[in-house]
Amino acid sequence: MNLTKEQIKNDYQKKLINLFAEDLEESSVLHQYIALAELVKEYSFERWMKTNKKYKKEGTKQVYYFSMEFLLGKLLENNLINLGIKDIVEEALMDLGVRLEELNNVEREAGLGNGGLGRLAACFLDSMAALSIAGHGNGIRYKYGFFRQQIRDGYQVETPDDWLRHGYPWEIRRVDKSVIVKFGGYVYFTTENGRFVAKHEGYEEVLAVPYDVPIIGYGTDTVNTLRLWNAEVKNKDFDFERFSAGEYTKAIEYKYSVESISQVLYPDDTTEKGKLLRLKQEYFFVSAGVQSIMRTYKKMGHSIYDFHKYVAIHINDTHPALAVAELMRILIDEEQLPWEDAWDITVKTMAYTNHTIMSEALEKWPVDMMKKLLPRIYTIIEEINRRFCQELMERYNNDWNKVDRMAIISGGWVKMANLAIVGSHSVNGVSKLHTEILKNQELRDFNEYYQGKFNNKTNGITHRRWLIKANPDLTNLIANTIGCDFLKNPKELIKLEDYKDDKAFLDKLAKIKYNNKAKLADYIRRTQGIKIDPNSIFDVQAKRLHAYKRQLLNILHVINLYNELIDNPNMDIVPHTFIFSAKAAPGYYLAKKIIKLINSVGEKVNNDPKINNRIKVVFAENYNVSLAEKLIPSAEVSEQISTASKEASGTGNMKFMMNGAITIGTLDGANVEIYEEVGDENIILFGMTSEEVINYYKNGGYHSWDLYYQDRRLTRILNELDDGYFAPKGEFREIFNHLLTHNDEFFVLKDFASYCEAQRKINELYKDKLKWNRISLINIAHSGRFSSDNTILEYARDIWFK
Ligand code: T68
Repeated sequence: MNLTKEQIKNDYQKKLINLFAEDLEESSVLHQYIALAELVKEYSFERWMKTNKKYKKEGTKQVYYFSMEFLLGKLLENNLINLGIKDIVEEALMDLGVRLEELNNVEREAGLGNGGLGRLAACFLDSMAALSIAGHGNGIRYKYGFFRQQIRDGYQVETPDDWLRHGYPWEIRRVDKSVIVKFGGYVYFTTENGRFVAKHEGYEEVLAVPYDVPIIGYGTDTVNTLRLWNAEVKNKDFDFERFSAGEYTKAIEYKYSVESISQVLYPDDTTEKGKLLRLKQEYFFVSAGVQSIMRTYKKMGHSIYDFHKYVAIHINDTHPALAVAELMRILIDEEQLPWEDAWDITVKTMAYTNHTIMSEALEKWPVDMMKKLLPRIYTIIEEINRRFCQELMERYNNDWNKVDRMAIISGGWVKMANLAIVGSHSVNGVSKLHTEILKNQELRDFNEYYQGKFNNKTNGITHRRWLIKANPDLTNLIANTIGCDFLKNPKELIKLEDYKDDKAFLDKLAKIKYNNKAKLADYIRRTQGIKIDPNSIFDVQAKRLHAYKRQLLNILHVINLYNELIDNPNMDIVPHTFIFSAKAAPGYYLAKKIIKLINSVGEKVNNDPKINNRIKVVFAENYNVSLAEKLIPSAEVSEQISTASKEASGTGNMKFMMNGAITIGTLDGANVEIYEEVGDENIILFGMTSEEVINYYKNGGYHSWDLYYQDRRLTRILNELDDGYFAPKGEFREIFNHLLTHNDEFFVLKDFASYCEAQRKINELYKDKLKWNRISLINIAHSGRFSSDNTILEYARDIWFK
C-alpha cells in the first residue's frame, strides 16, 4: 500500500477529530487507539470492495469456514503488517509523539475461542487471505469472549471478558444483510401442486445481524470477510403488539432471552452436553450463514444445480454440522428440489474436520430437545438417517450392531459426527497420527464404508503472527541472513540450515532469545511480582489445562527436582524456570486443583532459601493470544507431553518450534511430524507410544499403585501431596485419587521415569550452549513445513477446489 508519512499524519489527525471532536493533545490513549484502528480499517476498504467485486465478476468459487470459534487475538499490528504499512505508520505516529506500542496495549483481543480449534480457524483466515483464496469465516459475535482468569490464593477465579465495552473498531454492522432464523413451532406434511411438502409453522423468529471484519491478506490486494452473527429481536416483535397492555417487563424479558443466543462463548473445550442454549447457538449461526450464502449465490444468477461448483462449506468440528440439514432444508423447502438432487449438492458442498478422538468430546443431542427446538431440521435429519440406514442394511446384510453404531440417530440421541461424515464429501483429521487413529479405530466403520472420503490435513500456524509479529528481532536476523523470501514463503526458512555451524550467527540467535527472556522476566515481575532469571532455562507449558495434556507430569517432575535439591544441595543443575499458563474449564474440578498445585509448589520452591533460586515455578495468569505472543518467543523448552494418542495435533508445538524452542515431547499428534522433520538429535522424546497406550486401554494391565510402591521418588511425591507438605492436608486429595485410586487414566506415573530422564537430558544439553543453539536453529529452519499456508494449499487442492 502506497502511503506517505505526511498523508498518514493528516488522515490520523482528521480521524481523531471526526470520531471524537478531539485533537491529539486532548485525546486519551484509548481514543488514539480507536482512531488508528478505524483508519487502518478504512485503508483496507477499497481493497475489500475490489476483492468482492472481483470474486463476483470472475465467478470465483467461495469457501466458507464455519466455526463456532475464531480466536483472533489483537488485530492492529497484524493488520499494519499485512497492509505493509507498519513501519511508516509507526514513524508517522512517532512524529506526532504517539507510541504505537502504547496503542497496541489498549486493544482488547477478540478471544472468541477456547484454544487450539479457535486459534486454528484464525490462522486459516490469515492464510486464505495471504494466498488470495476466496475464503471467509462464519461464526458468532459473542458479547462475552473466553473468560478472564485471575489467580487468587493459588486458585483460578473466572471473570467475564467484556471485550466489546469500548466498541470494536474492526467490525462493520450490516443491518441490510440481516436474516431471520426460526426456532420451535411444528411441522406438518401436505401436497401442493402435486408435490409433497413440509410446512413449518408457529415458530419464533430471531433476527441475525451480521458484523463483518475485514481479513487482510499479507502482500496481496485480497481482503476477505469474517462474518460474525449477532442475535436480536425483530423490531416488529418488540413493538409490544404481541404483548398485551401491562406486560412491558415481559417484552423486555423476551428481548433478553433472544439476545442471550449470542451472549456468551461456552468455556468448555470438550462439549457442554445437552445445553439447549448451545444447540440454539449452533443452529443460529449455521442457519444465518447458509441463508446468507444462498442469497449471495442466487444474485449471481447461476443454476441452483451448480451450487457446489461455486460454494464450499467447511465444518470446523461437529459444532456447525447442522449446516448439512440446513442446506437440505433450503434446497428442498425453498428451492423445491427433489431429495436426491438436494442431497447430491449438499454432500458435494460440505467438508468436515475432526479435531478430537476423546469420546466425551463427541457431540450428541437428545432427540426430544432437537425435535422441539428445530422441528423441521429434525425431520430432515430423520430422513437422512432413514436412507443411510437402509443403504447400510443392504450393504451389511442386516448387521444390526453395525448399523446402530453408524446411525445418525440412535438410542434417543442425534450423533453430530455421524451426521457430519454422512453429509460431507471429505472428512479429515489434523495430523498423520490422528487421522490414522480415526481411520483405524474411532471411525473405522465409516472409513471402510466410504472409501477415499477420509484424508489427513496436518495443522499449521501463520508465521505472520507467530514469527513476524511476535518475534520481530528474530525476523530481522533471519531476513538479514537469508533474505526476505521466507516472509512470503516460510519454507525458505530451510536456508537457515547453512548457518548451523556458524558460531557468530548462533551467538546472535542466542542474544535475541536472551533479550526476549529478559522482556518476559520483566513482564512477570511487573504483573505477578515474581523474579525470574533470564540466564536460567525457560521451560514453558502453555495450553488449556486438561488431564490428558499432563501439566501434572510436569509439576510432579518439579517436585522431584525440589526433593533432590533438598537432599543434595550441591547437585549440579542449570537454573531452571518452569513456566505454566493455562485456563481450566470453570466446572473442571481436577483441572482447577492442578492449577492450585502448581501455585502451591511455586510458593514453596520459589521462597525456599535452600533452593537459592535454582528452580522457579511461575503460573502466568490469564493465558490468551497476547500472552502467548510473549511466552513463545522467550521459551527455550517447549512442553508437548500429552498422553500419546490423545492430542489430535497440537499447534503450540509448531509455534514454539518456529521460535527456536526445543521440544520435549511424546510421540503424539503433530509431534510425530516435527520429529520426522528435525530428526532424532533435535527433539527430546520420551514416554509410551500411542500403540502402547491404546493396547493398555484395550487389555488393562496397568496398576498405578505398583509404581507408587516401586519408584521411591513417586512414593515420596505422592505422600507429600497427601500429607499437607504443599498445602493444608486434603487439598490435593482429588489429584491423589486420580493418580492412584482411579488408576491414572493418562499414564502420568507410568511415564514419570522416562520424563525425568528426558528432563535430565535437557539439563545436560543446555550446558553445551553451542550445541543447544544449533538445535534451536535447526528447529527454526524446519518449521516452515508447519506454516498454515501449506495446510491451506492442501485443503484447497484436495478438498475445496478438487
Ligand atoms: C484441538 N481441539 C485439539 N477443541 O485438542 C488440538 N472442542 O490437538 C488441535 O491441535 C486443535 O484442536 C486444532 O486442530 C480443540 O481445541 C476445542 O476447542 C473445542 C471447543 C468447543 C467444543 C469442543
